[in-house]
Amino acid sequence: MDIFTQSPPQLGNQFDADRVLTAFLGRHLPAPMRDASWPRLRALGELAAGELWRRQLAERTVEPELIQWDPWGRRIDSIEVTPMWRDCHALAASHGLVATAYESEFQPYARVVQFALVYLFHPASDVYTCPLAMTDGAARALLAAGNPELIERALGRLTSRDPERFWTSGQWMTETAGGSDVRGTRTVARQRPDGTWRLYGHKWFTSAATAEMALTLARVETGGGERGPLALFYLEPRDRDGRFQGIRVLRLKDKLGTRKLPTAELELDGTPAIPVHGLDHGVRLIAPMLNITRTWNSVCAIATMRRSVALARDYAGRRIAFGRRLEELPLHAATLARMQAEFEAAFQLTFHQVRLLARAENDRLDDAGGALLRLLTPLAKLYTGKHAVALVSEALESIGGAGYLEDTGLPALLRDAQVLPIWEGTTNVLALDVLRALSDQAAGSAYLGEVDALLAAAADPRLEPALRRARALRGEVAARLEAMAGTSEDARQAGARDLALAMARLLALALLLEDAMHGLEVRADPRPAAAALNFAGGSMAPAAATDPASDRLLAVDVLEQPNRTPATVRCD
Ligand code: MFK
Repeated sequence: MDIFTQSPPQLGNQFDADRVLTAFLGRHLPAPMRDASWPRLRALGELAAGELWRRQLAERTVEPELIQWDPWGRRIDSIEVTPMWRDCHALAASHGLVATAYESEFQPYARVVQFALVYLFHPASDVYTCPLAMTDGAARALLAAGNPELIERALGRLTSRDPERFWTSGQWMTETAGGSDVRGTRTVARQRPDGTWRLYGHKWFTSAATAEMALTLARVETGGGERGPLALFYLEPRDRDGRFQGIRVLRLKDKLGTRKLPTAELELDGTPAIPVHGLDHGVRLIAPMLNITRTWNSVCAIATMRRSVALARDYAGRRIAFGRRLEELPLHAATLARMQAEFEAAFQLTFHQVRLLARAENDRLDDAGGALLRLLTPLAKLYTGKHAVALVSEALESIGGAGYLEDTGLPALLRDAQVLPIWEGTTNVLALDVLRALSDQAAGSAYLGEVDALLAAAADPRLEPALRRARALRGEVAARLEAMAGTSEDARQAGARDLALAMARLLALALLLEDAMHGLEVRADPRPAAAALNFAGGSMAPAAATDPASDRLLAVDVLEQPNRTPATVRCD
C-alpha cells in the first residue's frame, strides 16, 4: 500500500531568517547597539524556533489547573501552571524582556531592542507575553504616578533579570458590569480605621492570576450609598506564605485560545490594597499601563503574522502538488506574496510607533510628537489585532487540511490570535479611542504631516503606482478628518472604525514606501518595493494587475533561491 507523508513546516533561526526585522534594526540602531543586541536577538531567535517550538508541540495538551480544596477540606485555590509557563518566567527575566526597556544600556533605543526581543519571544512563549505586557505596563504606570513607596517596593522586581527576584503584574480591570466600559466598575475600596484599604468585588477576567502584584480599579466607598470616584489601587494577591489574601479564585476561564494562560475569575473579599495616587482619576492613572500593553498587543500581533508567514512559506517550499512545489504555483505564490506584504505593512506601522514611544520615554518628543504617539498607539493596536487573525487564517488555509489538525500545532496559532483584537480594547473601543486622541487637533495635523513627509521622499518611478494610491487615500483621509468637525457625535462614532483602519493603512503604506526607497537606494533589495506595490494594489484596489515575478520574489523572500528539499513521498 502507498503511504503518503508530508514534511511538516520547519523554522530556522527566527532572527536570522527575518529580513524585515534585521533590516529595520540595521537602519534604526546605531552600530554599537546593533553589535551589542544582535547576539541576544539571535539567541532568542534560535530558542524560539528550536527548543521552545518543540516543547510547544510536545506539551500541546497540558493546561493550567485550579485546585480549590486540599484533601482535608481546606480551601487552597492553588493554580498549577504548565511546566513551560514556569520556564517562560525564568526565560523572560534572564532575556530581559521587560528589563531591557528600563536599563540604560540601549537608551535611547531601549524600547526598540526590547520590542524586537518580545517579537521573537511571543510566538514561542505560550502567550507568557500577556503577564509580561502587564508587568511592563505596571512599571510604567507606577513611574508615571510617582508614588515613591510603591516604586521602591515593586519597580526593581518588575524590571529584574533575576528569575528569583522577578515579579509579574496583573491588570485587573474587567468586571461583569464593566469590560470595555470601565466606568461600570463595582469593586469597592473601603478604608479601615487604621487607615489601610480593603477591596470588595468581583473581577470577571484577570489574566495571569498567578502574578505577584496587580493594579486594579475600585470605587472609593463614600458612605452615602453613592458611587464613589474610581481610583487606582496596588495590591499583592498573596501573603508571605503564598496564600491568597482576601481573594477567592472562583474558576479558571474556559477560553477559545490562550489556553496556557491561567485567566481567572476572582472574588475580592477584603483584599489589602494601596492607593497608587490619590482617590480618584483611576482611568487617567491606569492609561499609561493601557498604552504599554496595547503596544505589546501590536508587537505580539505582528509576531504572530510573521510566524504564520514563516510556516506557510516553508511548507510551500516542501509540498509538491500539481507537479510543482506550491511556491512555484502562480496563485499560491500570489497568496504568499500578499501575506508577506500585509505582514510588512503591519510591522512598519508597529515599529514606527515603538520608535515614537522610545523617543517619548527619552523626552525627545515635542507636543505634536506626543499627540501623534497618543494617536498611533490605538491605531496600530486595532489594525494589527484585526489583521493578525485574517493572516493566520490564511496561513492555515495555505497549508490545507494539515493546517486544521490540532497536533500540527497550527490551529493553536489561530485560536491565540483571536484574542488580539479583543483584549486591551476591542477594535471598536480602540476606534473610539482614536477619536478621543483626534480631539487634540495637533494629532491629526501631525499624522498628515508625517504621511506627507514619507510620501515626498518616495521619489523612485518604480514606486509610482503605490504612490498614486497612497496620495488618493491621503486625500480621502484628510477629507474625512476635516468633515468630522461638522458631523454629529453619533455619526463620528459610527464612522470611527472605517476612519481608523484607513488611517492605519495609509500610514503603513507610507512607511512601506519609505522602506522601499531605502531598499532600492541603499540595500539593493527590491523586496520592500515589491511589498509596497503589492500592499497598495491588494488592500486598496482588489482589481489591481498582478505581477507573477514580483509575487514570487515576495513569496519565497530570498533574492537568490537556494536548493529546496522536495516533499517526502514514501511508498511502503
Ligand atoms: C500578548 C499581548 C498581551 C496584551 C496584554 C493582555 C492583557 C489582558 C488584560 C486585559 O485585557 S485588561 C482589560 C483591558 N481593558 C481595556 O482595555 C478597557 C477598554 N476600554 C477603554 O479603553 C475605554 O476607552 C476607557 C476605559 C479608557 C474609557 O474610560 P472613560 O472613563 O469613559 O474615559 P474618559 O472619561 O474618556 O477618560 C478618562 C481619562 O483617561 C481622560 O483623562 P482626563 O481625566 O485627564 O481628561 C482621558 O484622556 C484618559 N485616557 C483614556 N484613555 C486613554 C487616556 N489617556 C491616555 N491614553 C489612553 N489610551
